[in-house]
Amino acid sequence: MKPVILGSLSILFLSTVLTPVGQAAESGSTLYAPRVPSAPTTTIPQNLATIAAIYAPRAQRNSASRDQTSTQFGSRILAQNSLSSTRYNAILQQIESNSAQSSLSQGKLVRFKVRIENISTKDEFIASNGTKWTLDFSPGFWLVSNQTTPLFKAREQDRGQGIEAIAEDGNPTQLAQSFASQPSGVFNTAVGATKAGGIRPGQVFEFTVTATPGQKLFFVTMFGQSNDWFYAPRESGIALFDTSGQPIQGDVTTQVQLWNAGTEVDEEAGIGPTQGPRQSAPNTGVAENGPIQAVMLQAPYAQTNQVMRVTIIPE
Ligand SMILES: [Ca+2]
Ligand SMILES: [Ca+2]
Repeated sequence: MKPVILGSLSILFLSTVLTPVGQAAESGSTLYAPRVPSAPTTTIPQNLATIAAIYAPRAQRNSASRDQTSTQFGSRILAQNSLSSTRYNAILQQIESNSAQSSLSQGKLVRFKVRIENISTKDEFIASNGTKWTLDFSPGFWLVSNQTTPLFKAREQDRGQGIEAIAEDGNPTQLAQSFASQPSGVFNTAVGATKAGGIRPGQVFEFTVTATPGQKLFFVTMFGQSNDWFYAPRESGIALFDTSGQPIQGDVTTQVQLWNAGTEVDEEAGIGPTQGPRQSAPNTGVAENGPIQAVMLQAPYAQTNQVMRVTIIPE
């Protein structure tokens, strides 16, 4: 394949170089046609993506088919972009590399079970007025993504995609709608329970996700006795594969933090009148208009690993 392509390329390339443009324009010959101006380089990645996508499923075919495919698309690249042979070969190598990576990824689709356990105890915490309170986690939302910070970014305000509704009212519906086109879902029923709801001390949420190397897990669940606090992995998520592409497994609780959504002014945990369990209606409370940031309190209830255990198990 390559000698044919390169032969054609050589003719094209030499013709272009050796023929003055003015003369070529007068000849009318296709061989001596004026050189088409090079397409902007920004179009090349798009062509690459299209061609690589078409080419990838053919990667398993025999070499003859593969060569033919390469030749057809190689000609198209040349026609569209008037590329040099060096540039063409670089692109061809990239396409082949993409195909190989695609096959690798397809072979590494891994299913993971995610467990979120409420390991606090009933009436574990005592407020300043002596009231004992119990910490629940609300129904939650999960997302698998390659993006760096798809849900929120620390020290920036909520993006209005549903963090506020889950952080203030334990309602994951808006997040699910906002990310409906991506691998995502709601978890809202404790293991062994028959009704949807949050999880009390001793209860567990379980859900499964599938991911390929490079993808990360994100989730959100409300700290039930707050105005707008939620648990989530650090903003960049939990890597589901290590640097060599192997699925991770085990306790990942240290990667989960308690966040303040910055959407409602905080009252004392466990007793605030406009907090989830006591507010008269959803979205009741004083607007905060602040950034999302980690809750840095030293109180026992604010230490994630004292109240929650998150485990990831490849299946
Ligand atoms: Ca707040
Ligand atoms: Ca509220």
